[in-house]
Amino acid sequence: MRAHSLIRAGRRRRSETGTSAVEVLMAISTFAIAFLTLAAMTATARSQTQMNSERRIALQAVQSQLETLKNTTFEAIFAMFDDSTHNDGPVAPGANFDVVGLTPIDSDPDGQCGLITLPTRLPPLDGEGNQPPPYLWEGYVDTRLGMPADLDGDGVVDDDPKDDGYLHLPVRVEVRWNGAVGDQRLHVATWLTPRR
Ligand SMILES: [Ca+2]
Ligand SMILES: [Ca+2]
Ligand SMILES: [Ca+2]
Repeated sequence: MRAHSLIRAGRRRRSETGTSAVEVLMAISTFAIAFLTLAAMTATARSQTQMNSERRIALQAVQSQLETLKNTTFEAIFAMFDDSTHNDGPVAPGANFDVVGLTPIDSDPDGQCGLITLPTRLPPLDGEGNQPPPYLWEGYVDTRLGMPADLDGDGVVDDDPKDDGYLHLPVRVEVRWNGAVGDQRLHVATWLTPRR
């Protein structure tokens, strides 16, 4: 009878030990899951904070560039900020601009995050096979930029160059960068008009 009780007591101890081991394992698992969840939340919060910071930098860069354009002599904006050098004067910043604090996307050909786009056309080769320079074009198709449109105020949209005769200048200023959550783009499209 005593031997039987001892065997039962031994089984109970093993059972208690087994239960404790399961509880410890469950506690470790729960702790691990809680830790991983917390780590994921922290990483997400960090990404969100960094993303917000990047967007703030991009927006400030776009606004600053728009201010620069607005403060430029209206008639000179096209030649100074298009992506061609054929019409450049002594000061010609061009279409690309740097944005301090942001990393360019891998495929960016010039390594500068900022880009100004004006409605230009690259005409066909001339009779001698030479490439004439691009020009300001009313027929440029970009509905978000409000194009095609009459830019010189003669009431028609045609294919003639308007580099020297525009009354309005549609422009897109954008920033593309490689950020915390991949490639990002922020852009503003607007029409510039002469200051009164
Ligand atoms: Ca130019
Ligand atoms: Ca660029
Ligand atoms: Ca016109």
